Parts: sequence; C-alpha cells; structure tokens
Amino acid sequence: MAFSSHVASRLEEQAIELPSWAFGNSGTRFRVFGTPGTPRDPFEKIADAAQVHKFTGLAPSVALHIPWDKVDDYAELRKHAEAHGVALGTINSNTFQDEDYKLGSLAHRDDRIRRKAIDHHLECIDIMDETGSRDLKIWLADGTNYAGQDDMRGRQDRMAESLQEIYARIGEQQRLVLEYKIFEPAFYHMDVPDWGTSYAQVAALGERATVCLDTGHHAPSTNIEFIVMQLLRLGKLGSFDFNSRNYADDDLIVGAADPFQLFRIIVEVIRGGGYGKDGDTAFMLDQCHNIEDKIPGQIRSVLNVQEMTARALLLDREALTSAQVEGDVLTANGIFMDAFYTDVRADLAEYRVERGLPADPMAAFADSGYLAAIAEERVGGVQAGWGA
Ligand code: LRH
Ligand code: MN
Ligand code: MN
Repeated sequence: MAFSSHVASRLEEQAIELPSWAFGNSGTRFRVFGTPGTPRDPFEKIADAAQVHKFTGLAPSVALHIPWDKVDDYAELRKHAEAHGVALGTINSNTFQDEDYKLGSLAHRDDRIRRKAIDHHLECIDIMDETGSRDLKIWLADGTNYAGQDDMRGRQDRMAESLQEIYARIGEQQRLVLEYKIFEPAFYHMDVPDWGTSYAQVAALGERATVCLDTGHHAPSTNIEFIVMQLLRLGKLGSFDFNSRNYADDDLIVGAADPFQLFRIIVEVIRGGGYGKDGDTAFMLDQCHNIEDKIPGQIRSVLNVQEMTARALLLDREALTSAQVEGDVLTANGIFMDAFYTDVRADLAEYRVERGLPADPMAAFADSGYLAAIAEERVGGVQAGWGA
C-alpha cells in the first residue's frame, strides 16, 4: 500500500527546524563527552545541519542561539547556509549564562541588569534582520529558589514591561515567541513556568507574540496535547521545541521515550489547523546528543516526527467523528489506536524514493563517509554552550 496522494502531499508540507546547538558537544553537569569532528564554529554547525536536510528533505532551516552562535558577519553566515541548501531560522536569546543574571534578567529588580537583558534582545532582533529570521525565541531562566526570596508579583510586572519594550522593536514580518518551563534552573518558582503564564504575557503584547511549547518542560503525566489544543484554539501556539523526557528536561531524541505522546500531539496540531500550510506553528527540535553521534541523532529525530505525522494523517477523522457523535467510546478509541499502530515505514521509504531521497536516510548517511571526513578535517570542536 502506498500513501494516498492526500497524505503524500500533506507530508510534503512538513518542515522541521534544527537547533545549531545539537551539533556541538554536550553532556550533563557530570561530564561532557566529545565526538570527533565536532563543529568548531557556527559555519561548521550549519554544514552539519545541512546534511540532515540533504538525506531527509525535512529540515530546511537551522535555529541559532546568541551568543553561542555569535559571528562577525551574519550576512556571510546566511550566504553560507543558503549555499548549503538551508536557511537561518529562529534566533534564540540567552540570558542565563552571564554572571549578571544570577538573580534574573527581564524580571530583575536592578534597572541596569534589566536594561542589559533588554538590549541583548534588541541585538538579537538586529541579527534577525540580517539573517532573515522570522522568530525571536525567548526562554527565561528567571525565578527564585526559596520562598520569600523575592516578590513574585513585582517580578511578573517587570517582566511584562521588559517584554513590551522588546516587542515594540519586533518587525511586521517577525514574531516574539515566549517559552515556558516548569523548573530549572530555579527550583522554587520560575517566572514563566507554564503555558498559562506565557499566554497571559504574550496576549498582553499583541498579535505577533505567541507561545513556544517545549515538550520536555512539563510535569510528568501532563496532558500536553490538551495544551496544544487550547493554544491553537486561542491562536497562540507559535512553535514547538520537540524532544523526549523521561525524568526532567532530558532533551533526548524526540519520539524516543514516548512515540504515542508525539502521535497524540501531532493529531491535535492537525486538528487545530497548526500543521503545514494550514498554520503558523513552527516545528523545531531542541535536543542534545550527549552519547550518540549528533548528525545521525538529528536524522533519527526528524524521521521520528515524520513517522508520527504520517500515522496522524492516516487517522480516519470522519469515522472518528461518527463514533464520537454516537458516544461509542470503544469504537472511537479503536479508530484512534488503529492509526497509531499502522506501520508506515515501508510507505515512507517509497515516498522518499519517489522524491529522489534515500529510502533509508540513516543508512545512506552512514554510507556517505561524512563523519569520518569531518573527524579527520576538524580538530578541537566546541561544546554546545553550557560548558563553553
Ligand atoms: C531551556 C531550553 C531553551 C533554551 C535551550 C537551550 O531549557 O529548552 O529552549 O534556549 O533549552
Ligand atoms: Mn527549549
Ligand atoms: Mn529545555
């Protein structure tokens, strides 16, 4: 069985943005394990990311993290990306690695530190103008460790003011995307801990401000697809940071820990009009490859997303709706599970070959000799950022 033309053409709409930091060495606070051939600068990270797109056709853009990916000339970086067949995507700000930000950034009490954090975001927007990026993604490490440490209300108010100043500088074709995270690095409270807070903050800013949902940033057993439904319903699901979690913010390969959850999420994205040409919800990865090779790790990741998307597109929504209307609980659930249990791997292989791509991108990349070539060429790679 091959995919229907409808499913095939919907699959063609898929684009998954890769994080530049996935290509650098990373690890836990216990140890960073290096990989031979790790990129030494943003140019090499982009060259590696382009391999993922070359073998899968799924990853046409690369997100940058500033200052991890700071370069002298962003126009040159943009040209380099284009020459490799990819575009520069989301610009991620970083207010979590500077000594000044120990007690916060956009929510800080000290005007000087708040000013510095706002200015960093304005600089990120200048960079976006040069790279042609649409989205500024803000994730704030702001929060406290102890009850009473600071006034949570005051922090929320200051953050709102800071965000307003940043949003005022966002261009007509650009967006501000605010990511939430339940905990870490702050362990008592985070200033943007959940989708509700992110929504409240971006709703106050305006139309071009939306929420980023990082799948690893929730409590265990959170119904993430419900949040997806709600944010799409409100027109505020700007983007995903996809990854897998077993325990906390593990940043493992998306779809590795719980492919069924990924399937349920994508079903809701399609249902809510966020998928492909229907909507404006960006699919991005936010992952680190601590012990596995990075490029194949990213290839496996985008393939996992594609596989669950194919299954979600196979869901018989008409039959599902009839069962729901009839209140037929078991039939409805059975229809849902049928789509999830469908093995689409052979169909996807055929789909790829029809589009001039390798049937098995993992095997084709392994055969290409790219890893051996970069291991020989590049000496002294950089870390993803945390240890840098
Ligand atoms: C925070 C986060 C955020 C950062 C990235 C490196 O945990 O998910 O998206 O920018 O990790
Ligand atoms: Mn993230
Ligand atoms: Mn994270």
